[in-house]
Amino acid sequence: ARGSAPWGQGPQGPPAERAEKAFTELHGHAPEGVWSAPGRVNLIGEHTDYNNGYVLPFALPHRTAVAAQRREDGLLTVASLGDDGQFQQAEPVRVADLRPGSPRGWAAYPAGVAWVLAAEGVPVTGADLVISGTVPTGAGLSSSHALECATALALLGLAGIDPDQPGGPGRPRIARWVQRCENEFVGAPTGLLDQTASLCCVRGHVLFLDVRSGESEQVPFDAEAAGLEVLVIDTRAKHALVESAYGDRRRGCEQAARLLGLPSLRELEPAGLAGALDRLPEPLRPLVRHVVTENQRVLSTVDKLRSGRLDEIGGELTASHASLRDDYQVSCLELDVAVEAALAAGALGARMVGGGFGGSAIALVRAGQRAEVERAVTAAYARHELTAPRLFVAVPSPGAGRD
Ligand code: GAF
Repeated sequence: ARGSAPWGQGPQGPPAERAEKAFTELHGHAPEGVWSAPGRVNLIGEHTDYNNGYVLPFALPHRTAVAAQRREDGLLTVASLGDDGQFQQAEPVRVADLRPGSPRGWAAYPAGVAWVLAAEGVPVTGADLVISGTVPTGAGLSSSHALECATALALLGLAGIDPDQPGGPGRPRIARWVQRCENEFVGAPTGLLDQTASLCCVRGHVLFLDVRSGESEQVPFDAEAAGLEVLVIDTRAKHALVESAYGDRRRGCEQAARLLGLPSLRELEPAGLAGALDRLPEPLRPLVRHVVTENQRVLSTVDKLRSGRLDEIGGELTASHASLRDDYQVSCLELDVAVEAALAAGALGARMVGGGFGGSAIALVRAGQRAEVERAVTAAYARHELTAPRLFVAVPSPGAGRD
């Protein structure tokens, strides 16, 4: 693996150690504790979460750590340690004064979490937070959710609340709080995929989540034992469309469900798809077709994984990409070039992950073929005169917790 550091270690070691050291340097004493949370890739089930559908993510080895100390004066101070060893410090804010929309930028994530926890009745008496992470930013790998989830566990921990103890809030509920932070404070209309992955994934498994029921299952995913690897291709592209197009797609799906008289597109069974499409205006049809077929691809992938047929899921991944490109129309040149080059070089399957219009793709490859796939993707980027992609192998890693 090259490019971003594997196994969640930055150039100066694991993020939890860096955050603790940086906290001590900045505040002159050790923090009360350090909490960290991972980024994610989604094996399959894209743009299904806000349609009450199925998703199948796993946690990356890359993590964001938050070293934290409780304050009693109601103030929240946040500093972030960059790769260059420099601190970025946000303007201190009073938790009681936090309002959606302010602060903006990176500080909105920890501030928004403090805001939502306080609103949900968690005693947030103030805190000093120091952040250090290895989740690549702007790569569609959920670095913002890693920061939000680590902050949520840190602030809960400072309030003496263990999410996993009987009577504790539980991780699915914390995921809802983080979603509220994103939707209401940060102003991004995202679903439940990313924060649930960061909070609930466990090592060696993909998380099969049914967003409608909230039920989940940890499905074993041992690519290595099957002689396979999941190669992550960070396209390093981020197109201006990302935010507006996400909201447009989401509204389109909600409108289609309304026109069909359904609570959500989840209630549309595959057998009723053709008839439903006939009743919808032309522009909404491909959106609906993607969501219904994508849910089926998740179910089929889970079936194969449950019976140990990991080498048979490639077709589902590639079909997912085609559907996201042609029906949902959220792909872009960089993602398509990565997927096509990987497949041409022998990948068993490949697809874009996350919201689209940049970010990352994944390719399922035989371990022995990885070097060839990497070479082919890099060469295809050079041919298209695109910025060279960053490549790394991802294994399902532990979810958020106290370090
Ligand atoms: C982004 C969102 F944050 C998720 O909620 C999800 O909708 C995803 O795009 C698409 O599957 O990552």
